[in-house]
Amino acid sequence: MKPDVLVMAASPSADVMAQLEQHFHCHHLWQQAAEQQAAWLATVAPNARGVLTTGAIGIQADLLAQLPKVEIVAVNGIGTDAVDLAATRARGILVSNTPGVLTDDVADLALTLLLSAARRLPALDAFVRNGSWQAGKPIASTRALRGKVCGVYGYGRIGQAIAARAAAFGMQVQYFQPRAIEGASAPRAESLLALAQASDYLVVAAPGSPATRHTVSAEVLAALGPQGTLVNIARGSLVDEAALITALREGTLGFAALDVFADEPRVPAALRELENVVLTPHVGSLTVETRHAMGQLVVDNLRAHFAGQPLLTPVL
Ligand code: 8YV
Repeated sequence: MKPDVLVMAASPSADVMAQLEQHFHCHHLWQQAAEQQAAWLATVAPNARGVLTTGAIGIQADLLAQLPKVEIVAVNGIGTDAVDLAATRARGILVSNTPGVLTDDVADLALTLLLSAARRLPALDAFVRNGSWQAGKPIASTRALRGKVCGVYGYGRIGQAIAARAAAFGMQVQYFQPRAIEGASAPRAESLLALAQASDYLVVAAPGSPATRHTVSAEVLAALGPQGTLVNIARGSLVDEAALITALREGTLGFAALDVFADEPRVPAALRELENVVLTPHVGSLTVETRHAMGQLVVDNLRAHFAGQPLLTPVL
């Protein structure tokens, strides 16, 4: 008999969806209207042995409590900050995620945002569309990237891939994370504040967790300064969003390029109204190739578990 799996969100890969149907008895929460989900869950939750969720949705203690037979939570993403790991560990529930396969695309988006900020792409796009160019209005110069300091906060796989790309643009890279990396390609700043002070661009690539919450504080933003740019492709929780809005509004921070927000998909109007921002809807890993690879890794982890084998990419 196929194991019952609760699927919280669809994969954009049709092939992954077909494999899920082939190997598991899938129950698709995302197909249920919001007002019906609770009643529907009550009928399927008692038999679910697996859960497929995303980095953004995760799974919290209240839902886990409704799943007496759950053995594995497979996260279609790298971040596990939305998974109640204390609850899964307490019950011996296994957790997997999708490291590695999304590194390049997330790093590419970080550089896309950084370049968009550096060259003020949204304003230039608007300038052409709204006829300002044709009307002969002046175009402001921007600053070159080469020689500027790119501070990378969080120097794991994604942080290091961002560093390699920034270096290819002639930037000087520094990093900060609590644990120093031996033989790292870039020097480590002694603190996040020191990194922000030294940086023209501060790119956030650290995991979301209670320890990193709001570490990009008002003080760090002030250290980055009026010519500085914040780029965030990690998690909104790392940044004090209210302080960020104030800093951008008052010009004590120059610019922000953000793919992630504190309360997605709700982005504060105060942030959306600013001109010194470029905003994307949490799409770091959203390419055809990467979402397929992520989904495949989810399927492979679930299949390995139900075949009695170790997980390919366990979260410890
Ligand atoms: C996605 C992510 O939002 O990997 C993560 O942690 O945040 C993103 O890749 C998501 O998990 C896609 O399902």
